[in-house]
Amino acid sequence: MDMKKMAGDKAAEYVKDGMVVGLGTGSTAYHMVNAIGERVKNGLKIQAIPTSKATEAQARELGIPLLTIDEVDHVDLDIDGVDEIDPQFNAIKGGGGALYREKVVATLAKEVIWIMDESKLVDHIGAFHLPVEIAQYGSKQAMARMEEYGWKPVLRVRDGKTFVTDNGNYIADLHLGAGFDIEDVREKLGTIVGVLEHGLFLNMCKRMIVGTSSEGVRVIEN
Ligand code: DER
Repeated sequence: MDMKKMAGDKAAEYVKDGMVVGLGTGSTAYHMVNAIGERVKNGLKIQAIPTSKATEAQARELGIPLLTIDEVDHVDLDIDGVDEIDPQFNAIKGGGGALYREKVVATLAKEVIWIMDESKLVDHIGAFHLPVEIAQYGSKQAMARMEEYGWKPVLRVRDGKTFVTDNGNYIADLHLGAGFDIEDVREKLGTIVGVLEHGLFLNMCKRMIVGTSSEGVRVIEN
């Protein structure tokens, strides 16, 4: 069975009537949204906030009632994928380019669940590039500052063009290597004009739901 589908289906079980639910973005979240859509068809009463235009379109297609971020003051449960996560529950997100809205919703949430296949579990994050959302205006200067730190920033390209996020910004992917100094990078990113948000999601989740090849679906509590 598809390990991502395993995790997505399991996560949908944590959604309860009356909740405001954050719907993540990516190939694992895709399965979770489908599973929630099925439950909504069978009577589940929720409202949801999508973390990307892609998830919004999928949720709308499934008849999941949607809210905009400005219509809520909290989220009961946010469920989303990750690109890497270490044993301290520090994650890198943003591989799908949705990190800004994902972080806004995750930060609002009373509870966060990360869903993934077993390949996302690492001892130290950083082998996966760290996505950073930067404004288009002055992006050259922001990239130069990140270059000076030795972070090897690469402007993300999709279909031969510079990738533009749902918010109209660019993504710089940093190549830091596994075991980089998380706090140091996080602090320095905060000083660079034009950096709007980054893909460090540190110790934000209550549990991880992991699809595995040999032990079925694992729930790892924080
Ligand atoms: O952009 C993100 O953070 C997404 O959640 C995504 O990168 C997760 O990856 P997946 O498609 O393997 O679930």
